[in-house]
Amino acid sequence: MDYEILKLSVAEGIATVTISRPQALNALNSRFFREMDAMIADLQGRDDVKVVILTGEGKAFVAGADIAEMAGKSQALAREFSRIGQATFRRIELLDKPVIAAVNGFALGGGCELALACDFRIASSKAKFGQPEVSLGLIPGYAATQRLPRLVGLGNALYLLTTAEMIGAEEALRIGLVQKVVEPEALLPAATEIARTIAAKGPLAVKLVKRVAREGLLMDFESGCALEAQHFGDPFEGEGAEGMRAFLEKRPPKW
Ligand code: CO8
Repeated sequence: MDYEILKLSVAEGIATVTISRPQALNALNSRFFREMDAMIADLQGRDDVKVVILTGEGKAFVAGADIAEMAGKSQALAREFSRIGQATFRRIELLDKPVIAAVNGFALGGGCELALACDFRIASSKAKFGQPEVSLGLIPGYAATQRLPRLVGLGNALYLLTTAEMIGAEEALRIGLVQKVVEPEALLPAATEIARTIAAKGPLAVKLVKRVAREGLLMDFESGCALEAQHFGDPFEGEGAEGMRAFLEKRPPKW
């Protein structure tokens, strides 16, 4: 696919995907979802990509779904658009590689939901988070009602969802919405450093911890533990054997 909105650069096993429609604060339109689906499929198939960083160009990460495109839709079409967007964001969770959101600025509405679908979030001190849908007389449509309570607890989630308050990076850190806050110019270097750390670990192990943690969260505790025990065995005759041997021989592992 010819990408118009997404820019991709790959180096040292790390793919950086930049959402680039700064004139509309990277608002998510239909083309974005087509490109994102294609990008996820591309990244899934690339052996040279171990970790993905998702960021935005300009002063926004993403300022929400494209309100100009949403306005005037029928109820049926709105439901359809919600389902399409939810499916795309779910594909981020199902991608076999960790996806880090490097939140450079506004992450509002669908933009906050996009960050929520990533595996964790690093924020610029200038980032702003919020779910302003109720200000528009709407509710979220890309699963913030589901992911936000799971991530920050019901009270914090309902506070954000009902007040539409925009919070800064430090408050987002306090409630666990982001994992780290850095100065704006340090955002991509910090995200890249974290990605590099992950890329140096056992590749099958990284893939498995993401899958087991994510799938386990959707199961009861016993089923999640059973899934963990099942996958615990997977690396033992391959990279896990090498990792443990390397530790005992006091040398770096060769994956
Ligand atoms: N959609 C479309 N265009 C947008 C959006 C958006 N979400 N956000 C900003 N823009 C456009 C502006 O219209 C403006 O365009 P123009 O220059 O042509 O007038 C340009 O981007 C720059 O924006 P501003 O001039 O407003 O920039 P400011 O720095 O003054 O303000 C804000 C920045 C505070 C971020 C402001 O732009 C804003 O409030 N934006 C809207 C935020 C919002 O409400 N987002 C939530 C949208 S609803 C949503 O995401 C629901 C998701 C689920 C959908 C499910 C099915 C479809």
